[in-house]
Amino acid sequence: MNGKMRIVVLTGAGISKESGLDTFRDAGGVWERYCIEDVATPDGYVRNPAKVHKFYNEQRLYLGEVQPNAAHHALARLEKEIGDRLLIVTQNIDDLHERAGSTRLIHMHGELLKVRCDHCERIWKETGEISTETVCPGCRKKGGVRPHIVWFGEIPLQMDEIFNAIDNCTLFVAIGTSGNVYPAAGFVERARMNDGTGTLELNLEPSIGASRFAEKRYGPASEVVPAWVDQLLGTGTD
Ligand code: BJW
Repeated sequence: MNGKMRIVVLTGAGISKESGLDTFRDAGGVWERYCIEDVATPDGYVRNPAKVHKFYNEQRLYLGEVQPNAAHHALARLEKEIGDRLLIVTQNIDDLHERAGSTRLIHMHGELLKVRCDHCERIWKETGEISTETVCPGCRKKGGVRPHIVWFGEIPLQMDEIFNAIDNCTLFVAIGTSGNVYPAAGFVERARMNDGTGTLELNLEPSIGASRFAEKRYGPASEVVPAWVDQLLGTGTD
């Protein structure tokens, strides 16, 4: 691997599918069971906060029952080898990248295991349930504690850092994302504006943005991601 390579990896729900977490838009996915407007928009939260809390409380409790898979572990191994020349930008709210050992990681759509107070903006780690009765440990007010998650119409987190990394990368890789949700779906176009930056899609099947990628490999993330990392590091068997 070229010593000057700087890689940005964007991950989506597909990388966690084989760990037992549902994707959003596949058959049987989250949006077949729940209405987006009800559970993933600020308006839905204002209309029925109890419903939104139940949706995320259940996911938060279930997260403890799943484990990172070979794809998460392969990306952690890549970071061990190339350190700060890798940045993972995940759209996922699960903590499977961290549990696999990744540290160079941005959760652009927030984190299931964090909550925040709308009154004082304090953010803290939470592994249990929250409700409209939860009291903020900072300002002591109740009624303002919500999941630290980016809903539709809200601005994703750490965008300046993400754009800076994309503008300076030599390889942009998207793993397990359908390319439906912006701004993440537009990252590949931004990466292509750099001279000589490669683009690679690793997914179960071609995403709606597949034609924007110069290279593509299709199959389950637990297979295609370790194979790509092996090839990059020269640790494969072939
Ligand atoms: C496998 C696999 C296996 C399966 N192995 N692969 C009109 C046009 C353009 C944009 C807009 C528009 N109207 C509104 C917008 C903006 C809007 C948007 O994009 N809407 C579109 C739906 C049209 N976006 C926003 O509002 C965002 N904010 C924003 O734009 O702010 C403005 C701004 C931006 C930048 C700077 C300044 C200002 C916020 C988006 C928030 C998204 N939130 C959610 C919910 C979080 C809560 C939760 O997680 O429960 O985030 S939506 C949901 O979708 C979730 C995901 O992170 C996100 C992306 O989904 P993902 O990961 O791609 O999953 P799937 O299911 O779609 O795809 C899975 C893929 O995996 C598939 O391809 C499978 O084939 C594959 N797969 N098994 C490998 N085993």
